[in-house]
Amino acid sequence: MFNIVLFGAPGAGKGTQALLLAEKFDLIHLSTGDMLRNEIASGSRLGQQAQNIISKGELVSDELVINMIRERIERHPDAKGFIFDGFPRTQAQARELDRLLQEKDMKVAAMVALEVDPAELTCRLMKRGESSGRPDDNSIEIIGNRIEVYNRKTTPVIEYYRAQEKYHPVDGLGHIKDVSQRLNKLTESLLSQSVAG
Ligand code: B4P
Repeated sequence: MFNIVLFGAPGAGKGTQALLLAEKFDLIHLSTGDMLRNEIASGSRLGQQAQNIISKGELVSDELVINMIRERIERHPDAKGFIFDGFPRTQAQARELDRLLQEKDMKVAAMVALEVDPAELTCRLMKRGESSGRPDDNSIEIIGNRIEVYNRKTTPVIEYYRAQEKYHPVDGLGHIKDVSQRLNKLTESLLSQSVAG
């Protein structure tokens, strides 16, 4: 079992790269952002609760995303491993993920963090906003708030994994293909260490 956390600011390329990694390494891709958008699209009660929060660029509650993740992990008992995309986003979520995995005799092998400067993040999200129809992508104020929330609530997650010696920063700038090659190289090395260990 090989589990990685793909970390990064909004627009860092997590969703883009997680799909490529999941396919290459045969891992199950779990994106809390996608799960929440599906809930919103289905009109569920949970989706209605999340919609207002997401459209302001805030984080939904830890409890809500942890329950979604637990349920998705349990759906795939035979998985070779998981890529957690956009989760954990707070230290409380990181602690809960460790606890949840421990219960199932699993663990996070590594946290891979895509590093992209704020100007590029804003530029990518504004560009996506032209076509995505995502309410959290279509205003500079909301994007600014998402980056501010990331700096305040999510960056402490780096310290959590650094303390466990699992933090691996990767340059997220450049073409999608180039970033993907960097990630593949790192993941291959992490995978061989995890098999050896
Ligand atoms: P997410 O879906 O995780 O949204 P995101 O941060 O925008 O990242 P995403 O993965 O979509 O974008 P990517 O960087 O790939 O979350 C949305 C919202 O849901 C959050 O704001 C929050 O409210 C809520 N939420 C989700 N998880 C939560 C949690 N755990 N706890 C609480 N709340 C939670 O791509 C961005 C754009 O850049 C794309 O258009 C892409 O094509 C482009 N791009 C990617 N790589 C590029 C590259 N190398 N060069 C140029 N462009 C690139």
